[in-house]
Amino acid sequence: MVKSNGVGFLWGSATSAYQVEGGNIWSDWHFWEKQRGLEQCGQAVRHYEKFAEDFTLAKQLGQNAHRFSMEWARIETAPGQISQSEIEHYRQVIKTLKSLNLKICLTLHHFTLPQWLANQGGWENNQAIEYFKRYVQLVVKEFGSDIDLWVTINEPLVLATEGYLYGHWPPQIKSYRRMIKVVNNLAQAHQEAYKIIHEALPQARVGLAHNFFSLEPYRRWFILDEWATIRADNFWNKWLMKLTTGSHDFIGVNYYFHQRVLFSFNWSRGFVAFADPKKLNKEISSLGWEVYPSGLGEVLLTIWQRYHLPLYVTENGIDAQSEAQRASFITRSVAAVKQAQKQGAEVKGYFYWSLLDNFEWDKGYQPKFGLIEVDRKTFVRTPRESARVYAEICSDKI
Ligand code: IFM
Repeated sequence: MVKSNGVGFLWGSATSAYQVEGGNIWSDWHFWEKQRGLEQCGQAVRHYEKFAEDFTLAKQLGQNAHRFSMEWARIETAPGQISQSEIEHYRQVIKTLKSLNLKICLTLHHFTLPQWLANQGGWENNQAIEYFKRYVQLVVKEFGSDIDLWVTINEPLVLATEGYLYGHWPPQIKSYRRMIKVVNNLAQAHQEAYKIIHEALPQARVGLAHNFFSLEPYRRWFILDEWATIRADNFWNKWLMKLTTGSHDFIGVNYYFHQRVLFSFNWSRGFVAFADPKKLNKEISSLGWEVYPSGLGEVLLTIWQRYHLPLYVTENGIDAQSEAQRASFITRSVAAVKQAQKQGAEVKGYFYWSLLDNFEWDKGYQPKFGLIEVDRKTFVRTPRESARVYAEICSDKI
């Protein structure tokens, strides 16, 4: 396994604030769930109180790094109004990670917005970029030197399409034009954050986490499926990277989807459709997503060949049907990473999604992505069998 900068390969797992902390009453998701009468995030998994226990478990499970996000909505509860107690909270979080000798990968923005900003149009409003810059400056000032890897924004394209094209997530808009505006603003926000972090910390390693797809034509003999695959690649894999050219010290790769692409028209997807893996009798997760670990290696190699930048797998995980499936998924995914390394890709870390079972957005608490199971009534944590399998991989000094 290739070693990175004397730090070694990062083996970790990831979480995001809203999905695990609990008690977040300031974010757009909180308001939206209430308004819509949906399953509420509520206490999440009480990571806000239990973070030390959770990080200790991660350490005991052989991990040497952790990816988490700060909740902007908690820190800035009204425009310009900073909560010192929340700053102190995150100081404790960071101190605890450091005391356990876990490298820190910090995400600045993972889907949720302060409600006051959502009220002003969220990422559709150019002013959001200015607000984001101010928040980033604050985080850099408070915690800058403690962070090993910076992820500015998590999955900008997922945020934009779910919220502004498919209308599944807040603010539930269905408009191609408005989605494009949001993507452009998110890309600019990333670039501004990149500059701010580097001005203060020239040695910082800054990137974003992008949801890359592994793609193949559904019917290899059909030229229009080939064409649709190229279009899907342009949209899902290349577009955001192009908009943010020059502001990546590394690329954060979130990998979940292998899609078999077919030519067919749909207003929100254009001429691109994805075949249903269930109907094709492929291995699937509980969510019905195709399980295709070798796609991770293919994606890593392609990105490496396109950009020649260091790569971190910032997310890769499964809502598994069984522990055997999760363990096998992890083993096969790591093998794919190693294969990509052998072929020349500079991959420097792998973060399983997720450390804990958590709130899976519009799908609520049903999906179970965690290495650690969390009892929904008692909040007791129990590492799963797959966590032990991953621990063996993490401690393997290759
Ligand atoms: O839970 C999400 C996470 O917030 C972003 N990436 C994908 C995960 C699984 O859907």
